[in-house]
Amino acid sequence: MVESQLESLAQSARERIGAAATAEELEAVRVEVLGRKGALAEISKGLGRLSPEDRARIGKLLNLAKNELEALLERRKQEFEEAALRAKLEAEWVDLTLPAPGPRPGVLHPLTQIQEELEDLFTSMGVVVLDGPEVETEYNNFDALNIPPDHPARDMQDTFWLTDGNCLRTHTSCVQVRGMAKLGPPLRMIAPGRVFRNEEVDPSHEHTFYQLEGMMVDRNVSIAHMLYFMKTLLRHIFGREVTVRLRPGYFPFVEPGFELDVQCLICDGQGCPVCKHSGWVELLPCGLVHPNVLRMGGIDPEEWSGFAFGLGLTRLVMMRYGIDDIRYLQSGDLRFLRQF
Ligand code: FA5
Repeated sequence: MVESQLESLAQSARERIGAAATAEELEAVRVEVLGRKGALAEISKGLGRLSPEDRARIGKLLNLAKNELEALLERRKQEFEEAALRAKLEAEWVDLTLPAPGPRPGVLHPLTQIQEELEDLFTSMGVVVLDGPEVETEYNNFDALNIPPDHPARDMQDTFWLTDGNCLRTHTSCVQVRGMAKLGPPLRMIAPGRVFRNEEVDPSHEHTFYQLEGMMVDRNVSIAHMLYFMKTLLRHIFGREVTVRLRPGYFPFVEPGFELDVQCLICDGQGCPVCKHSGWVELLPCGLVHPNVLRMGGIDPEEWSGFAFGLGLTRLVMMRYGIDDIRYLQSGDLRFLRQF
């Protein structure tokens, strides 16, 4: 009687263990059958009421059943654990043989790249690269360039004045003054650098931008020399002939003075916000150095003559790369900068 009860209990437990679909179902079977208050424990409690021979026999059968079911449960449990591990590995699979994304090296700012290119080009032509301070004296920024205090040309460039009477240089032309004092005639120099103007910012105007000054002083320097320099510069930067126009321009430190404009490369001369819908961008004002400037620089204008130009370096970068808003250049936006 007890034997058949035990056998049918064991049989049903075997079937349930085999059919369990999850580790939880398996655990439920274990508690019900093998747990402290489970079915086998119930039968074992009744052993005391049996004769010694039956007790020994049934006790043995109980142990056999318990061992068998425990082994079955353990095997199924392992199967569930292995399946769970396989599923996890499948989900979190990583191909260690794939090449890792390489390190992302930084790049030089496009302004720096073009500045360095131009420095290389001009030094190969025997030109000296000069540097000057961004805080400049009023004398170097204006007076020595033939712009005395009451001269209306002072209003051409809105100036950031400092409380000590100095200013943030409004152009790189002040390095002409330093160059004449340092090098004396004959001289060939360029001076790239940052300049500042108290201006409204728009797609083609920044308050802080870059220029590259050029100056050559020698005997019999003419406009032909100047044009050669500037054409060489533009051909080098654009790698092709670009359409330019030369028109008269007024700057107190040159006579005659010119504006060299390039046809807008953003819109191919059709008109856009960068060229203010004119089709042309002011890029390279220039002229023959005014005798007063040479004289104030300690150079005799009867013996020496020269040309000078003030390239808008930031605008040149815009034209070369087709950048349609000057403000990107100093935005610090890495998405923009990574393109160069
Ligand atoms: C000057 O600054 C003169 N010193 C240039 C010069 C040098 C003339 C030597 C003759 C001989 P201008 O203010 O036009 O000139 O500026 C020169 C160039 O700087 C412009 O053609 C333009 O390309 C650029 N530029 C001027 N203002 C801005 C601005 N706010 N933002 C960006 N670029 C500017």
